[in-house]
Amino acid sequence: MNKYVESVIENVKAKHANEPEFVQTVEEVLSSLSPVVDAHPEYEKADLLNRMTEPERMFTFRVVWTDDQGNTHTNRGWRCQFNGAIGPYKGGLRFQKNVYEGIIKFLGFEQTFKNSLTGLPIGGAKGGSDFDPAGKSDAEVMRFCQSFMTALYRYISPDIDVPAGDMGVGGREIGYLYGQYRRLKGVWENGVLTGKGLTYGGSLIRPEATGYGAVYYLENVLKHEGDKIEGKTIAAAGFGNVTWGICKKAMQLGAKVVTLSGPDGYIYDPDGVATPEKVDYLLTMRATDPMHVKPYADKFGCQFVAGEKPWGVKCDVVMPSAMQNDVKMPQAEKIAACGAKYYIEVANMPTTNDALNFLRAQKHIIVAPSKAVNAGGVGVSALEMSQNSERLVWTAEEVDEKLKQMMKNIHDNSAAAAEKYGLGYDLVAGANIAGFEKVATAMMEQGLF
Ligand code: 2IT
Repeated sequence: MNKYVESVIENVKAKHANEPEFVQTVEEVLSSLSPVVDAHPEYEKADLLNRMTEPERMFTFRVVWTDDQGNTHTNRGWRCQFNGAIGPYKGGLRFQKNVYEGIIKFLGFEQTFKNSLTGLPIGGAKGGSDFDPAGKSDAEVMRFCQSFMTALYRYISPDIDVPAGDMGVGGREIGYLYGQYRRLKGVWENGVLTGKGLTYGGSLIRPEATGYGAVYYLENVLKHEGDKIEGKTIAAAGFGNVTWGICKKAMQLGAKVVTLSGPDGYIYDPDGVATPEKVDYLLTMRATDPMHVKPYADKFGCQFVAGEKPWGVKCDVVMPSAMQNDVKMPQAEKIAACGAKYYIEVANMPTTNDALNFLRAQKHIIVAPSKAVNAGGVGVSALEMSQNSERLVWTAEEVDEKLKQMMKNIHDNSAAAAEKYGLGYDLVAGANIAGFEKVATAMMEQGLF
């Protein structure tokens, strides 16, 4: 490996020993960049990689709220404005009990490369809180969001930093956050958040965009292989917004998702989550009990496996769409043996580095990385920002068409970037390189800071 790349990885390991997720993503991305840094000695001279692995700014804040019984709670909030070289900081907010600096930082780093891949002018950011949304009433969520935004609003705007949703933050939370922003600023600046409701500037297709985009990306991979999507079986995970979008688009295109998972286990539905009734039921489950996927098996009479993950089930395509590090070595070994030819990451960093390298080394499997596959979500967020700034509304067909084209460009640009460095059809390295090149060029042109 390039000596400078190696030294930066060592620096990051030393500085972030207590943030394993961040170290993991830095190692994954930087190890793809060796040939690029070999070809560009000026990057080392400008210490570009140490600069790119240090957030431009990251801050933490106190979020105090009262529950319905009048008890006071104190949570922690974060925003990491990782890299603004190519556009305003952009990235979601995650509300989950296990959130801490290392999670926000890894997501902000990934977001920088992902946002660059969309081809649109958005920098990388992430934020969130260790607030646990499970079991909270609407009123509690509203008070939490109002308090969170009161702490954050001075540091964001449509031209500075544009948060959105992530795990634990959906349309309801974005509504409360936007309401508080408007109340505090006294100005119509709806471009400050994306994932909004349709009545106040949200974009059609934004809820579907991550899942739809992932399936469009898969179609491009299949096309490259002379294959097609009709009849394919897909093992997916989770049953949230992203997986819902995958099920819906797969159904439209004649493929079927055969597994879903939750904290309680997974379901196997050989007929596929492939009728409008089944697909809609995911939304019902999500709204009533996000901790259990078993109700799907009870309702539609299929198999439920308690306490297990769906990896290893026979299928054509594996799409880990739940959360980070869902696939470790034991699961990767099952996936390598399950007959699937396509491993299409969807959730942010769903695979540990050893498992990812193991899968990439399998001759019979094509691996695609999440930062490319799930980029349609933030890509449509950028389209929402455009509509807001121009005060206009695009139709669902217009947005969907742009999303489709965007996913084709991301696939083709990743493939071309890998090809340029003699790596063949390597979508993982290609996404890292293509995402990096735009940010690197912008940083080099903007001088040292
Ligand atoms: O991981 C992601 O790309 C997101 N959660 C969406 C971010 C966004 O700004 O739409």
